Amino acid sequence: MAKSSKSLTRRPAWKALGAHYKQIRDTHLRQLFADDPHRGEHFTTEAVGIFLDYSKNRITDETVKLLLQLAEESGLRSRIDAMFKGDKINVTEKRAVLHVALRAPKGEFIVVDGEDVVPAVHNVLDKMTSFCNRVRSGEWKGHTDRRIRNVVNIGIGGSDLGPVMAYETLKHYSDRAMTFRFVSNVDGTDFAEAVVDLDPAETLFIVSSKTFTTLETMTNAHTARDWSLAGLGGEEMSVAKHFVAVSTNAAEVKKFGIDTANMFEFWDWVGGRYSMDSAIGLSTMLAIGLENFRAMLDGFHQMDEHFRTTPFEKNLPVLLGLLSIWYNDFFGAQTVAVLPYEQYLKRFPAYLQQLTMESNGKHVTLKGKDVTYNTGPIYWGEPGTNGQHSFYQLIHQGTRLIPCDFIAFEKALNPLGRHHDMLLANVFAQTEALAFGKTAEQVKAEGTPDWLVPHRVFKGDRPSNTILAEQLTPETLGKLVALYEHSVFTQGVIWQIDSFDQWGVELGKVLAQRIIGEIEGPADTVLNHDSSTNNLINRYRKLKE
Ligand code: G6Q
Repeated sequence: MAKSSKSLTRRPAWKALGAHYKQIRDTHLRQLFADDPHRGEHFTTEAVGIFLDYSKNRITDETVKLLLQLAEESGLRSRIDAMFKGDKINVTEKRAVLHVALRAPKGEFIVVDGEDVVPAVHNVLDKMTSFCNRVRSGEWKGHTDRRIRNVVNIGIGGSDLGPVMAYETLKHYSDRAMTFRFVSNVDGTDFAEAVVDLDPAETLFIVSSKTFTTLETMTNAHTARDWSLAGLGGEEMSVAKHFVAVSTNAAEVKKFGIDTANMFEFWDWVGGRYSMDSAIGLSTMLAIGLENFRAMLDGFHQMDEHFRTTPFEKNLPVLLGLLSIWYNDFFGAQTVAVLPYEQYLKRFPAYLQQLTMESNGKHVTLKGKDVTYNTGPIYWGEPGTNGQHSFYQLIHQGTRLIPCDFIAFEKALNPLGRHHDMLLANVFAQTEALAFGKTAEQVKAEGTPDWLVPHRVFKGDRPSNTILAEQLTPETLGKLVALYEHSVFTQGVIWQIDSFDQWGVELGKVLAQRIIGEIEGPADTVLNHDSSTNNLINRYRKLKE
Protein backbone atom coordinates (compact mmCIF):
# COMPACT_ATOMS: atom_id res chain seq x y z
CA MET A 1 0.00 0.00 0.00
CA ALA A 2 1.49 3.36 -1.01
CA LYS A 3 2.18 5.69 1.89
CA SER A 4 -0.29 8.29 0.65
CA SER A 5 -3.20 5.85 0.48
CA LYS A 6 -3.05 5.00 4.18
CA SER A 7 -5.99 6.51 6.04
CA LEU A 8 -5.05 9.91 7.44
CA THR A 9 -5.75 9.14 11.08
CA ARG A 10 -3.56 6.02 10.93
CA ARG A 11 -0.48 7.89 9.80
CA PRO A 12 2.35 8.07 12.33
CA ALA A 13 2.62 11.87 12.02
CA TRP A 14 -1.11 12.32 12.62
CA LYS A 15 -0.99 10.21 15.76
CA ALA A 16 2.15 12.00 16.93
CA LEU A 17 0.48 15.36 16.33
CA GLY A 18 -2.46 14.27 18.47
CA ALA A 19 -0.13 13.40 21.36
CA HIS A 20 1.92 16.56 20.83
CA TYR A 21 -1.22 18.70 20.86
CA LYS A 22 -2.04 17.42 24.35
CA GLN A 23 1.43 18.43 25.50
CA ILE A 24 1.43 21.96 24.17
CA ARG A 25 -2.20 23.06 24.11
CA ASP A 26 -1.84 24.77 27.49
CA THR A 27 1.44 26.51 26.73
CA HIS A 28 0.65 30.18 26.23
CA LEU A 29 2.19 32.17 23.38
CA ARG A 30 3.65 34.41 26.09
CA GLN A 31 5.60 31.40 27.33
CA LEU A 32 6.69 30.35 23.86
CA PHE A 33 8.04 33.84 23.18
CA ALA A 34 9.72 33.99 26.60
CA ASP A 35 11.41 30.62 25.97
CA ASP A 36 13.01 31.79 22.74
CA PRO A 37 13.96 35.45 22.41
CA HIS A 38 14.50 34.95 18.66
CA ARG A 39 11.18 33.29 17.99
CA GLY A 40 9.97 36.35 16.06
CA GLU A 41 12.76 35.89 13.52
CA HIS A 42 12.95 32.11 13.72
CA PHE A 43 9.42 31.35 12.55
CA THR A 44 9.51 33.52 9.44
CA THR A 45 10.18 32.83 5.82
CA GLU A 46 10.34 34.95 2.70
CA ALA A 47 10.07 34.07 -0.96
CA VAL A 48 9.18 35.80 -4.22
CA GLY A 49 8.65 39.07 -2.36
CA ILE A 50 6.18 37.68 0.18
CA PHE A 51 7.23 37.66 3.84
CA LEU A 52 5.44 35.33 6.24
CA ASP A 53 5.74 35.72 10.01
CA TYR A 54 4.17 32.64 11.57
CA SER A 55 5.80 33.03 14.98
CA LYS A 56 2.52 34.04 16.65
CA ASN A 57 1.13 30.55 16.14
CA ARG A 58 0.73 27.97 18.89
CA ILE A 59 3.57 25.86 17.60
CA THR A 60 7.06 24.73 18.52
CA ASP A 61 9.84 23.30 16.37
CA GLU A 62 8.37 19.89 17.15
CA THR A 63 4.95 20.95 15.79
CA VAL A 64 6.49 22.12 12.54
CA LYS A 65 8.57 18.96 12.27
CA LEU A 66 5.49 16.76 12.71
CA LEU A 67 3.37 18.81 10.31
CA LEU A 68 6.12 18.55 7.68
CA GLN A 69 6.30 14.82 8.34
CA LEU A 70 2.54 14.65 7.80
CA ALA A 71 2.97 16.37 4.43
CA GLU A 72 5.60 13.80 3.46
CA GLU A 73 3.52 10.86 4.67
CA SER A 74 0.57 12.24 2.69
CA GLY A 75 2.58 12.13 -0.52
CA LEU A 76 2.30 15.88 -1.03
CA ARG A 77 5.44 16.00 -3.16
CA SER A 78 4.15 13.49 -5.69
CA ARG A 79 0.70 15.06 -5.71
CA ILE A 80 2.22 18.45 -6.55
CA ASP A 81 4.16 16.82 -9.38
CA ALA A 82 1.00 15.09 -10.59
CA MET A 83 -0.91 18.39 -10.74
CA PHE A 84 1.86 20.20 -12.62
CA LYS A 85 2.22 17.27 -15.04
CA GLY A 86 -1.41 17.39 -16.02
CA ASP A 87 -2.50 14.12 -14.40
CA LYS A 88 -6.26 13.82 -13.96
CA ILE A 89 -6.23 14.53 -10.24
CA ASN A 90 -9.84 15.76 -10.26
CA VAL A 91 -10.95 12.15 -10.06
CA THR A 92 -14.71 12.56 -9.80
CA GLU A 93 -14.80 14.59 -13.01
CA LYS A 94 -11.84 12.76 -14.59
CA ARG A 95 -10.10 16.04 -15.34
CA ALA A 96 -6.63 17.49 -15.15
CA VAL A 97 -6.26 20.51 -12.86
CA LEU A 98 -4.09 22.94 -14.69
CA HIS A 99 -4.62 26.52 -13.61
CA VAL A 100 -0.81 26.57 -13.39
CA ALA A 101 -0.73 26.19 -17.20
CA LEU A 102 -2.61 29.49 -17.53
CA ARG A 103 0.47 31.33 -16.34
CA ALA A 104 3.15 29.08 -17.82
CA PRO A 105 5.55 31.06 -19.99
CA LYS A 106 5.74 30.33 -23.72
CA GLY A 107 7.94 27.34 -24.37
CA GLU A 108 6.99 25.28 -21.31
CA PHE A 109 5.40 21.90 -21.99
CA ILE A 110 2.33 20.71 -20.12
CA VAL A 111 0.64 17.79 -21.77
CA VAL A 112 -3.00 16.78 -21.40
CA ASP A 113 -4.31 13.83 -23.41
CA GLY A 114 -1.17 13.86 -25.52
CA GLU A 115 -1.34 17.57 -26.35
CA ASP A 116 0.84 20.42 -25.09
CA VAL A 117 -1.66 22.99 -23.77
CA VAL A 118 0.73 25.94 -23.38
CA PRO A 119 0.53 27.14 -27.02
CA ALA A 120 -3.29 27.18 -26.80
CA VAL A 121 -3.09 29.28 -23.61
CA HIS A 122 -0.89 31.81 -25.38
CA ASN A 123 -3.10 31.88 -28.47
CA VAL A 124 -6.03 32.90 -26.30
CA LEU A 125 -3.92 35.47 -24.48
CA ASP A 126 -2.92 36.94 -27.85
CA LYS A 127 -6.55 37.06 -28.95
CA MET A 128 -7.54 38.75 -25.68
CA THR A 129 -4.71 41.23 -26.12
CA SER A 130 -5.70 42.29 -29.59
CA PHE A 131 -9.35 42.62 -28.54
CA CYS A 132 -8.47 44.65 -25.45
CA ASN A 133 -6.18 46.93 -27.43
CA ARG A 134 -8.98 47.63 -29.89
CA VAL A 135 -11.51 48.41 -27.16
CA ARG A 136 -9.15 50.48 -25.03
CA SER A 137 -7.91 52.51 -27.99
CA GLY A 138 -11.44 53.21 -29.24
CA GLU A 139 -10.87 51.32 -32.48
CA TRP A 140 -13.63 48.85 -31.56
CA LYS A 141 -16.84 50.78 -32.10
CA GLY A 142 -20.36 50.04 -30.93
CA HIS A 143 -23.29 49.61 -33.32
CA THR A 144 -23.82 53.37 -33.63
CA ASP A 145 -20.13 54.06 -34.09
CA ARG A 146 -19.56 55.27 -30.55
CA ARG A 147 -16.59 53.96 -28.61
CA ILE A 148 -17.05 51.54 -25.72
CA ARG A 149 -16.85 53.23 -22.33
CA ASN A 150 -18.66 50.69 -20.16
CA VAL A 151 -17.94 47.01 -19.70
CA VAL A 152 -20.38 44.73 -17.87
CA ASN A 153 -19.21 41.23 -16.97
CA ILE A 154 -22.08 38.77 -16.60
CA GLY A 155 -21.14 35.58 -14.79
CA ILE A 156 -21.52 33.88 -11.43
CA GLY A 157 -19.35 31.93 -8.99
CA GLY A 158 -15.94 31.40 -10.50
CA SER A 159 -16.96 33.43 -13.54
CA ASP A 160 -17.69 36.47 -11.36
CA LEU A 161 -15.82 36.45 -8.06
CA GLY A 162 -12.36 36.43 -9.65
CA PRO A 163 -13.13 39.21 -12.15
CA VAL A 164 -14.82 41.45 -9.58
CA MET A 165 -12.10 40.88 -6.97
CA ALA A 166 -9.33 41.52 -9.51
CA TYR A 167 -11.03 44.70 -10.71
CA GLU A 168 -11.49 46.07 -7.19
CA THR A 169 -7.99 45.03 -6.13
CA LEU A 170 -6.31 46.55 -9.18
CA LYS A 171 -8.52 49.61 -9.58
CA HIS A 172 -5.48 51.79 -8.97
CA TYR A 173 -4.04 50.46 -12.24
CA SER A 174 -7.27 50.63 -14.24
CA ASP A 175 -8.35 52.93 -17.03
CA ARG A 176 -10.47 55.48 -15.16
CA ALA A 177 -12.14 56.66 -18.38
CA MET A 178 -13.96 53.34 -18.47
CA THR A 179 -16.68 52.02 -16.17
CA PHE A 180 -16.74 48.37 -15.08
CA ARG A 181 -19.73 46.59 -13.60
CA PHE A 182 -20.33 42.99 -12.59
CA VAL A 183 -23.69 41.26 -12.67
CA SER A 184 -24.07 37.84 -11.09
CA ASN A 185 -27.26 37.45 -9.06
CA VAL A 186 -30.46 36.23 -10.73
CA ASP A 187 -32.19 38.84 -8.57
CA GLY A 188 -33.20 41.39 -11.24
CA THR A 189 -31.96 44.19 -9.00
CA ASP A 190 -28.38 43.24 -9.75
CA PHE A 191 -28.80 43.84 -13.48
CA ALA A 192 -31.09 46.85 -13.09
CA GLU A 193 -28.68 48.68 -10.80
CA ALA A 194 -25.62 47.77 -12.88
CA VAL A 195 -26.96 49.44 -16.02
CA VAL A 196 -29.13 52.18 -14.52
CA ASP A 197 -26.81 54.97 -15.62
CA LEU A 198 -25.25 53.34 -18.67
CA ASP A 199 -25.82 54.14 -22.33
CA PRO A 200 -26.38 50.98 -24.42
CA ALA A 201 -24.52 52.58 -27.32
CA GLU A 202 -21.32 52.65 -25.25
CA THR A 203 -21.78 49.40 -23.33
CA LEU A 204 -20.09 46.07 -24.00
CA PHE A 205 -21.27 42.89 -22.25
CA ILE A 206 -18.91 40.02 -21.56
CA VAL A 207 -20.93 36.88 -21.00
CA SER A 208 -18.58 34.74 -18.91
CA SER A 209 -19.68 31.17 -18.48
CA LYS A 210 -17.63 28.04 -18.84
CA THR A 211 -20.70 25.96 -19.66
CA PHE A 212 -22.87 28.75 -21.14
CA THR A 213 -25.87 27.05 -19.57
CA THR A 214 -25.82 28.46 -16.00
CA LEU A 215 -29.32 29.64 -15.08
CA GLU A 216 -28.34 32.95 -13.49
CA THR A 217 -25.86 33.93 -16.18
CA MET A 218 -28.06 33.01 -19.11
CA THR A 219 -31.04 34.80 -17.56
CA ASN A 220 -28.96 37.94 -17.04
CA ALA A 221 -27.42 37.61 -20.50
CA HIS A 222 -30.85 37.48 -22.16
CA THR A 223 -32.03 40.45 -20.11
CA ALA A 224 -28.88 42.31 -21.18
CA ARG A 225 -29.56 41.41 -24.79
CA ASP A 226 -33.10 42.80 -24.54
CA TRP A 227 -31.83 45.96 -22.80
CA SER A 228 -29.12 46.48 -25.40
CA LEU A 229 -31.42 45.83 -28.36
CA ALA A 230 -34.07 48.15 -26.95
CA GLY A 231 -31.50 50.92 -26.71
CA LEU A 232 -30.09 50.30 -30.18
CA GLY A 233 -33.24 50.28 -32.27
CA GLY A 234 -33.84 46.54 -32.02
CA GLU A 235 -31.28 45.72 -34.68
CA GLU A 236 -30.07 42.14 -34.21
CA MET A 237 -26.74 42.88 -35.87
CA SER A 238 -25.86 45.18 -32.96
CA VAL A 239 -25.34 42.10 -30.74
CA ALA A 240 -22.05 41.35 -32.51
CA LYS A 241 -20.67 44.75 -31.46
CA HIS A 242 -21.94 44.75 -27.89
CA PHE A 243 -21.59 41.13 -26.76
CA VAL A 244 -18.58 38.89 -26.46
CA ALA A 245 -18.34 35.56 -24.68
CA VAL A 246 -15.86 33.69 -22.53
CA SER A 247 -16.71 30.01 -22.63
CA THR A 248 -15.80 26.44 -23.46
CA ASN A 249 -19.12 25.93 -25.27
CA ALA A 250 -18.98 27.32 -28.81
CA ALA A 251 -22.33 25.81 -29.84
CA GLU A 252 -24.30 27.59 -27.10
CA VAL A 253 -22.40 30.85 -27.67
CA LYS A 254 -23.41 30.75 -31.32
CA LYS A 255 -27.02 29.97 -30.43
CA PHE A 256 -27.10 33.06 -28.24
CA GLY A 257 -26.12 35.15 -31.27
CA ILE A 258 -22.53 35.92 -30.38
CA ASP A 259 -20.08 35.59 -33.24
CA THR A 260 -17.65 32.82 -32.23
CA ALA A 261 -14.88 35.07 -33.56
CA ASN A 262 -15.67 37.08 -30.42
CA MET A 263 -15.54 34.10 -28.12
CA PHE A 264 -12.56 33.63 -25.85
CA GLU A 265 -11.91 30.06 -25.05
CA PHE A 266 -10.82 28.17 -21.99
CA TRP A 267 -10.74 24.50 -21.14
CA ASP A 268 -12.28 21.88 -18.90
CA TRP A 269 -9.00 21.57 -17.00
CA VAL A 270 -9.56 25.07 -15.58
CA GLY A 271 -11.89 24.99 -12.58
CA GLY A 272 -14.26 27.97 -12.26
CA ARG A 273 -12.76 29.16 -8.98
CA TYR A 274 -9.27 28.82 -10.46
CA SER A 275 -10.04 30.75 -13.64
CA MET A 276 -9.44 34.46 -12.97
CA ASP A 277 -6.20 34.31 -14.97
CA SER A 278 -7.81 32.56 -17.96
CA ALA A 279 -10.01 34.31 -20.51
CA ILE A 280 -12.42 34.77 -17.58
CA GLY A 281 -10.04 37.63 -16.77
CA LEU A 282 -11.02 39.47 -19.97
CA SER A 283 -12.64 42.29 -17.97
CA THR A 284 -9.46 42.48 -15.87
CA MET A 285 -7.31 42.86 -18.96
CA LEU A 286 -9.69 45.49 -20.34
CA ALA A 287 -9.43 47.43 -17.09
CA ILE A 288 -5.68 47.25 -16.43
CA GLY A 289 -4.21 46.63 -19.89
CA LEU A 290 -1.91 43.99 -21.24
CA GLU A 291 1.30 44.89 -19.41
CA ASN A 292 -0.37 44.77 -16.02
CA PHE A 293 -2.22 41.56 -16.86
CA ARG A 294 1.06 39.92 -17.89
CA ALA A 295 2.66 41.11 -14.65
CA MET A 296 -0.18 39.46 -12.73
CA LEU A 297 0.38 36.18 -14.61
CA ASP A 298 4.08 36.44 -13.85
CA GLY A 299 3.28 36.86 -10.14
CA PHE A 300 1.13 33.71 -10.25
CA HIS A 301 3.92 31.84 -12.03
CA GLN A 302 6.57 32.90 -9.51
CA MET A 303 4.46 31.48 -6.68
CA ASP A 304 3.76 28.32 -8.72
CA GLU A 305 7.49 27.73 -9.14
CA HIS A 306 8.12 28.47 -5.49
CA PHE A 307 5.45 25.92 -4.53
CA ARG A 308 6.69 23.32 -6.99
CA THR A 309 10.39 23.50 -6.18
CA THR A 310 10.92 24.78 -2.61
CA PRO A 311 11.53 22.38 0.27
CA PHE A 312 8.42 22.21 2.42
CA GLU A 313 10.01 23.87 5.46
CA LYS A 314 10.42 27.09 3.47
CA ASN A 315 7.43 26.67 1.22
CA LEU A 316 4.87 29.42 1.86
CA PRO A 317 1.70 27.66 0.64
CA VAL A 318 2.71 24.42 2.34
CA LEU A 319 3.33 26.16 5.67
CA LEU A 320 0.04 28.09 5.47
CA GLY A 321 -1.84 24.92 4.60
CA LEU A 322 -0.26 22.89 7.40
CA LEU A 323 -0.99 25.58 9.99
CA SER A 324 -4.60 25.56 8.89
CA ILE A 325 -4.71 21.76 9.41
CA TRP A 326 -3.14 22.17 12.87
CA TYR A 327 -5.93 24.46 14.09
CA ASN A 328 -8.78 22.83 12.17
CA ASP A 329 -8.05 19.24 13.13
CA PHE A 330 -6.27 19.42 16.46
CA PHE A 331 -7.53 22.62 18.13
CA GLY A 332 -10.99 22.16 16.64
CA ALA A 333 -11.02 25.70 15.19
CA GLN A 334 -13.93 26.08 12.81
CA THR A 335 -12.96 29.20 10.91
CA VAL A 336 -10.06 31.23 9.57
CA ALA A 337 -10.31 35.02 9.41
CA VAL A 338 -8.56 36.74 6.51
CA LEU A 339 -7.92 40.37 7.35
CA PRO A 340 -6.39 42.47 4.60
CA TYR A 341 -5.14 45.87 5.74
CA GLU A 342 -5.58 47.29 2.26
CA GLN A 343 -8.84 48.83 1.13
CA TYR A 344 -8.38 47.63 -2.45
CA LEU A 345 -8.54 44.04 -1.16
CA LYS A 346 -12.06 44.49 0.16
CA ARG A 347 -13.44 41.68 -2.03
CA PHE A 348 -10.50 39.36 -1.36
CA PRO A 349 -12.15 37.51 1.56
CA ALA A 350 -15.28 36.88 -0.56
CA TYR A 351 -13.08 35.54 -3.34
CA LEU A 352 -11.23 33.30 -0.90
CA GLN A 353 -14.49 31.97 0.48
CA GLN A 354 -15.24 30.32 -2.82
CA LEU A 355 -11.68 29.21 -3.43
CA THR A 356 -11.32 27.56 -0.04
CA MET A 357 -14.83 26.43 0.82
CA GLU A 358 -15.96 25.15 -2.57
CA SER A 359 -12.63 23.33 -2.88
CA ASN A 360 -12.35 21.75 0.55
CA GLY A 361 -15.96 21.58 1.75
CA LYS A 362 -16.02 17.80 1.24
CA HIS A 363 -17.05 14.92 3.49
CA VAL A 364 -15.73 11.92 1.58
CA THR A 365 -12.23 10.90 0.56
CA LEU A 366 -11.07 10.40 -3.02
CA LYS A 367 -12.15 6.80 -2.61
CA GLY A 368 -15.64 7.80 -1.51
CA LYS A 369 -15.25 6.92 2.17
CA ASP A 370 -16.66 9.22 4.86
CA VAL A 371 -13.86 11.21 6.48
CA THR A 372 -13.44 10.82 10.22
CA TYR A 373 -11.89 14.26 10.76
CA ASN A 374 -12.83 17.82 9.94
CA THR A 375 -12.07 19.16 6.46
CA GLY A 376 -12.31 22.72 5.09
CA PRO A 377 -12.69 25.45 7.69
CA ILE A 378 -14.94 28.46 7.09
CA TYR A 379 -13.02 31.41 5.65
CA TRP A 380 -14.30 34.90 6.27
CA GLY A 381 -13.06 38.41 6.80
CA GLU A 382 -13.22 42.12 6.11
CA PRO A 383 -10.57 44.71 5.52
CA GLY A 384 -8.83 46.27 8.51
CA THR A 385 -9.23 48.57 10.25
CA ASN A 386 -13.03 48.38 9.84
CA GLY A 387 -13.27 44.87 11.29
CA GLN A 388 -11.55 46.08 14.47
CA HIS A 389 -14.62 48.14 15.26
CA SER A 390 -17.01 45.25 14.82
CA PHE A 391 -16.21 41.53 15.01
CA TYR A 392 -12.67 41.62 16.41
CA GLN A 393 -14.26 41.72 19.88
CA LEU A 394 -15.19 38.06 19.48
CA ILE A 395 -11.71 37.15 18.24
CA HIS A 396 -10.10 38.85 21.24
CA GLN A 397 -12.46 37.92 24.05
CA GLY A 398 -14.97 35.37 22.76
CA THR A 399 -14.90 31.66 23.52
CA ARG A 400 -13.81 30.47 20.09
CA LEU A 401 -10.35 30.08 18.68
CA ILE A 402 -10.08 31.94 15.37
CA PRO A 403 -6.73 31.80 13.61
CA CYS A 404 -6.20 34.97 11.57
CA ASP A 405 -4.23 35.87 8.45
CA PHE A 406 -3.24 39.54 8.49
CA ILE A 407 -2.21 40.84 5.06
CA ALA A 408 -0.45 44.19 4.67
CA PHE A 409 1.82 46.15 2.33
CA GLU A 410 4.83 48.24 3.19
CA LYS A 411 4.10 51.01 0.68
CA ALA A 412 0.75 52.72 0.25
CA LEU A 413 -0.83 53.18 -3.16
CA ASN A 414 -2.42 56.39 -1.96
CA PRO A 415 0.07 57.93 0.47
CA LEU A 416 -1.81 60.54 2.44
CA GLY A 417 -0.26 62.12 5.51
CA ARG A 418 0.16 59.59 8.32
CA HIS A 419 -2.56 57.20 7.13
CA HIS A 420 -0.26 54.37 6.15
CA ASP A 421 1.78 54.43 9.35
CA MET A 422 -1.45 54.29 11.31
CA LEU A 423 -2.75 51.44 9.20
CA LEU A 424 0.40 49.36 9.70
CA ALA A 425 0.55 50.24 13.40
CA ASN A 426 -2.88 48.69 13.70
CA VAL A 427 -1.79 45.46 12.00
CA PHE A 428 1.15 45.03 14.36
CA ALA A 429 -0.89 46.06 17.40
CA GLN A 430 -3.67 43.61 16.64
CA THR A 431 -1.38 40.63 16.21
CA GLU A 432 0.44 41.58 19.42
CA ALA A 433 -2.78 42.02 21.38
CA LEU A 434 -4.19 38.74 20.10
CA ALA A 435 -1.07 36.80 21.03
CA PHE A 436 -0.15 38.36 24.36
CA GLY A 437 -3.41 39.82 25.64
CA LYS A 438 -3.52 41.59 28.97
CA THR A 439 -3.38 39.80 32.31
CA ALA A 440 -5.52 40.50 35.39
CA GLU A 441 -2.41 41.88 37.11
CA GLN A 442 -1.83 44.34 34.30
CA VAL A 443 -5.48 45.39 34.33
CA LYS A 444 -5.44 45.84 38.13
CA ALA A 445 -2.20 47.80 37.99
CA GLU A 446 -4.02 50.35 35.83
CA GLY A 447 -6.32 51.05 38.77
CA THR A 448 -9.30 49.09 37.42
CA PRO A 449 -11.86 48.27 40.16
CA ASP A 450 -11.96 44.56 41.02
CA TRP A 451 -15.48 43.98 39.67
CA LEU A 452 -14.43 45.26 36.24
CA VAL A 453 -11.16 43.34 35.99
CA PRO A 454 -12.55 40.10 34.45
CA HIS A 455 -14.25 42.10 31.71
CA ARG A 456 -11.03 43.86 30.81
CA VAL A 457 -8.76 40.84 30.81
CA PHE A 458 -7.55 39.65 27.42
CA LYS A 459 -6.44 36.05 27.66
CA GLY A 460 -4.34 36.32 24.52
CA ASP A 461 -2.95 33.10 23.00
CA ARG A 462 -4.91 33.87 19.81
CA PRO A 463 -2.85 32.75 16.82
CA SER A 464 -2.15 34.74 13.68
CA ASN A 465 -0.01 34.84 10.56
CA THR A 466 1.27 38.13 9.18
CA ILE A 467 1.78 38.26 5.44
CA LEU A 468 3.70 41.28 4.17
CA ALA A 469 4.57 42.41 0.66
CA GLU A 470 6.12 45.62 -0.59
CA GLN A 471 3.17 47.06 -2.46
CA LEU A 472 -0.11 45.93 -3.94
CA THR A 473 0.65 45.51 -7.65
CA PRO A 474 -0.79 43.17 -10.30
CA GLU A 475 2.24 40.95 -9.75
CA THR A 476 1.65 40.84 -6.00
CA LEU A 477 -2.00 39.96 -6.51
CA GLY A 478 -0.97 37.00 -8.67
CA LYS A 479 1.39 35.81 -5.93
CA LEU A 480 -1.22 36.19 -3.20
CA VAL A 481 -3.94 34.31 -5.07
CA ALA A 482 -1.54 31.50 -5.99
CA LEU A 483 -0.40 31.36 -2.36
CA TYR A 484 -3.94 30.57 -1.24
CA GLU A 485 -4.66 28.29 -4.22
CA HIS A 486 -1.71 26.10 -3.30
CA SER A 487 -2.46 26.26 0.41
CA VAL A 488 -5.94 24.91 -0.40
CA PHE A 489 -4.32 22.18 -2.50
CA THR A 490 -1.96 21.24 0.34
CA GLN A 491 -4.87 20.91 2.76
CA GLY A 492 -6.93 18.89 0.28
CA VAL A 493 -4.06 16.45 -0.28
CA ILE A 494 -3.68 15.86 3.45
CA TRP A 495 -7.41 15.37 3.90
CA GLN A 496 -7.39 13.01 0.86
CA ILE A 497 -10.31 14.80 -0.74
CA ASP A 498 -11.04 16.05 -4.27
CA SER A 499 -10.51 19.81 -4.00
CA PHE A 500 -11.55 20.37 -7.60
CA ASP A 501 -15.12 19.19 -7.91
CA GLN A 502 -18.24 20.88 -6.49
CA TRP A 503 -21.10 18.40 -6.49
CA GLY A 504 -22.57 20.19 -3.49
CA VAL A 505 -23.98 22.97 -5.64
CA GLU A 506 -25.92 20.56 -7.87
CA LEU A 507 -28.93 19.52 -5.78
CA GLY A 508 -30.22 23.05 -5.18
CA LYS A 509 -29.84 23.84 -8.89
CA VAL A 510 -31.88 20.82 -9.95
CA LEU A 511 -34.63 21.49 -7.41
CA ALA A 512 -34.83 25.16 -8.44
CA GLN A 513 -35.44 24.13 -12.07
CA ARG A 514 -38.33 21.93 -10.96
CA ILE A 515 -39.83 24.63 -8.72
CA ILE A 516 -39.60 27.30 -11.44
CA GLY A 517 -41.91 25.09 -13.52
CA GLU A 518 -44.30 24.76 -10.60
CA ILE A 519 -44.36 28.49 -9.90
CA GLU A 520 -44.86 29.50 -13.51
CA GLY A 521 -47.00 26.54 -14.62
CA PRO A 522 -50.76 26.03 -14.11
CA ALA A 523 -51.86 27.12 -10.62
CA ASP A 524 -53.40 23.71 -9.90
CA THR A 525 -50.14 21.80 -10.47
CA VAL A 526 -49.95 19.24 -7.68
CA LEU A 527 -46.91 19.75 -5.47
CA ASN A 528 -44.98 16.77 -4.20
CA HIS A 529 -42.40 18.33 -1.91
CA ASP A 530 -42.35 18.19 1.87
CA SER A 531 -45.12 20.12 3.64
CA SER A 532 -42.90 23.15 4.34
CA THR A 533 -41.72 23.54 0.75
CA ASN A 534 -45.25 22.91 -0.60
CA ASN A 535 -46.62 25.55 1.72
CA LEU A 536 -44.01 28.16 0.77
CA ILE A 537 -44.53 27.59 -2.95
CA ASN A 538 -48.32 27.78 -2.54
CA ARG A 539 -48.06 30.99 -0.52
CA TYR A 540 -45.94 32.60 -3.25
CA ARG A 541 -48.28 31.34 -6.00
CA LYS A 542 -51.26 32.93 -4.21
CA LEU A 543 -49.43 36.21 -3.66
CA LYS A 544 -48.54 36.30 -7.36
CA GLU A 545 -52.20 36.05 -8.32
C1 G6Q B 1 -16.38 27.05 -9.53
C2 G6Q B 1 -17.68 26.48 -9.78
C3 G6Q B 1 -18.78 27.50 -10.00
C4 G6Q B 1 -18.87 28.03 -11.42
C5 G6Q B 1 -20.21 28.74 -11.59
C6 G6Q B 1 -20.38 29.33 -12.96
O1 G6Q B 1 -15.37 26.42 -9.38
O2 G6Q B 1 -17.58 25.57 -10.81
O3 G6Q B 1 -18.70 28.59 -9.12
O4 G6Q B 1 -17.81 28.88 -11.71
O5 G6Q B 1 -21.25 27.84 -11.30
O6 G6Q B 1 -20.31 28.34 -13.94
P1 G6Q B 1 -20.22 28.71 -15.45
O7 G6Q B 1 -18.93 29.44 -15.69
O8 G6Q B 1 -20.29 27.42 -16.20
O9 G6Q B 1 -21.39 29.61 -15.77
